[in-house]
Amino acid sequence: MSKFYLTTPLYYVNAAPHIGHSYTNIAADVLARYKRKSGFEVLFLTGTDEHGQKVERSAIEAELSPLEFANKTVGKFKDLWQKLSISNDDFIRTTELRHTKAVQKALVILYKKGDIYEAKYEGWYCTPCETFWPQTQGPEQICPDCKRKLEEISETNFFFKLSKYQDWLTDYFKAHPDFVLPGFRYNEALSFITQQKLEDLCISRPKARMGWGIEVPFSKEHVTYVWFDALINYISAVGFENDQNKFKKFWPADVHFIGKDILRQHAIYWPIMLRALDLEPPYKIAAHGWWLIGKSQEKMSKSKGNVIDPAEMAEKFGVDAYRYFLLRDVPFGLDGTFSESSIIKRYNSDLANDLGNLVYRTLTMVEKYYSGAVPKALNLAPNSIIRNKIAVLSEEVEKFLQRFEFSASLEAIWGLINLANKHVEETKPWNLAKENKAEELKDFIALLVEVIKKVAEELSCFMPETAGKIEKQFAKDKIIKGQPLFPRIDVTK
Ligand code: ME8
Repeated sequence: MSKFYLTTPLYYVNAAPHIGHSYTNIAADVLARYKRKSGFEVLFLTGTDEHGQKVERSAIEAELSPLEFANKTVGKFKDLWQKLSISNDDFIRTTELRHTKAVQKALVILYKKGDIYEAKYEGWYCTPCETFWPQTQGPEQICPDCKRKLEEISETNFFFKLSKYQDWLTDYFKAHPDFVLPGFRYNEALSFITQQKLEDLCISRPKARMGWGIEVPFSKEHVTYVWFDALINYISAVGFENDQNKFKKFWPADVHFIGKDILRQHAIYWPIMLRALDLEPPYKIAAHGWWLIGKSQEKMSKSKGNVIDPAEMAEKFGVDAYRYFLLRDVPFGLDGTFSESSIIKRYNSDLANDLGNLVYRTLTMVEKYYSGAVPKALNLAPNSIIRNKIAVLSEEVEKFLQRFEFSASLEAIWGLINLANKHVEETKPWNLAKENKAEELKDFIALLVEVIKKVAEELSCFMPETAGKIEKQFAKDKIIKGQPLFPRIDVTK
C-alpha cells in the first residue's frame, strides 16, 4: 500500500485558534480523507509550536510557567480539531521528548559537519516574528514582515550555513516546477533565492535573553531558535530519532500545507536543512492565502479585537457548512474576506437551494410516488448529459485535488447537482405522474437517486457528516426521509 504523509503548520500556543488555523486544517483534512478513500496509508499530522519568546511572554502575562500555559492552549486546539471533524492521525507538541531529541540529533549532525558555526550577531531583531533583520534589511528599524518596531541586540549565537546551499536550492526549484503550489507562490520563493544572497540563519538564542526552548546540545548557554526547532517536527513525528523503519516509510512528506506567511521558512530554510542532513525535501508545499476581516480587509489579531472563533461559526452554521464555505468561497492560494453574511449567502444558495433541495425533493417524490421504495432504472432514454457528468466527476475531482484546487473540485460537484435540479424543472415529474407515464417517471427518479449517491460519495471528504446522512437516507431499498439537510437561514430574523 502506498503511503501519503501530509502535515499542517504547528500553531503557536500563545493564543487560541482562529478561523485561519481552522482553514489550513480543514483543507489538509479533505486531502487526507481523499487519499484514505483512494487506498493510501495516510499519515496526517498537526500539532503545536510551544517554544520561543512569544509563548514565554504570554505565559509570564498569565502568571504561569510556559509549559503550564502551553498545556492550557493545546487543549483548545485538540478540542477544535475534533469539533471540525479533522481526522489527523497524530498530534505533535514541540515540547514532547520524541521531538526535542530529534532536534538535538539534527543540531549535532550539522554542528559536526561544520554547517553550524558560532559567531557574534549585532543588529536588529523582531521579537514577535523572532527574526533577525541585519541592518541592510531593516529600513527605519521596522520589521519588513509584521511592520512592528525592531529591537537592537548584540550577542554570540550559532548560525546555520544557508548560503552554502543556495545554488543547490535554486537548481532544485528549477528541476521541480510543482514544488510549491500555486505557481505564483513558487515564483515568489524562487525569486527570493535568485535575487539576493541568502544570509546564514541564526539558530540559537542565549538563555540569558530567552530561556524557553530546546537546549543546544553543544552549548549550555543557548536554546534553539523556535523556527529551527519547529520545522524539525515534520521528521521527528515520523521517527527521525526513534524509529528508522517508520522514517524510511513516511519520509519525504507528500505535502506540507501552510499559509503564505510562512513560505520562506518552508520553501527555503526547510529544504536546505534537510539537504544538509542528507535527507530528501518534501515533495510539495501547498501555500494558501489569508482570511481577512471586514471592509478594510484587516488581518486578524488579538489587539484589533477582530479574531473570529471557528468553534462559534461551526456552532452557528454547522460544521459541514463552515467547512464548505471556507473551501468553496476562495480559490486556494488567494486571500479572502470572511464575514457571516458571505457564509449565509453560500449556505442559502449552494447548500439549501441546490444540494438540500435536490435531496429533499427526491426523497419527497420517492415517498409520494413509490411509498418510499427506490425505483430501479429502466434506461428508456438515458440522459446522456447527466450520465456523462456522473461518469467523469471522480476524475475531475481528482484532477483538481492533485493541485489543491478545492474550490474547483466543489464547483465540479455542484455542476452535477445543478444539472440534476435543472432536469427536474425541465422534466416536471408531477406532469409525468399526472399523465400516467409510469416508466418515464421511474427512470427519472432512479437517475436522480443515482446523482445523489454520486454527489454524496464525492462530498464525503469535504462534508463527511452530510455525506453520511445522505448515504443513510438512500442506503436501503426503502428511503429514510428526515428533516431538510440545510434549512434556509432567514436573514430578517
Ligand atoms: O507561524 N488566514 O504559527 P501560527 C489563513 N508556529 N490562514 C491563517 C491565518 C489567516 N488569517 N492566520 C493564520 C506559526 N493562519 C508557526 C508555524 S510550522 C513548523 C511553525 C494559518 O500560529 C496559516 O496556516 O502563527 C499560517 O501559516 C499559520 O496559521 C500560522 O500559524
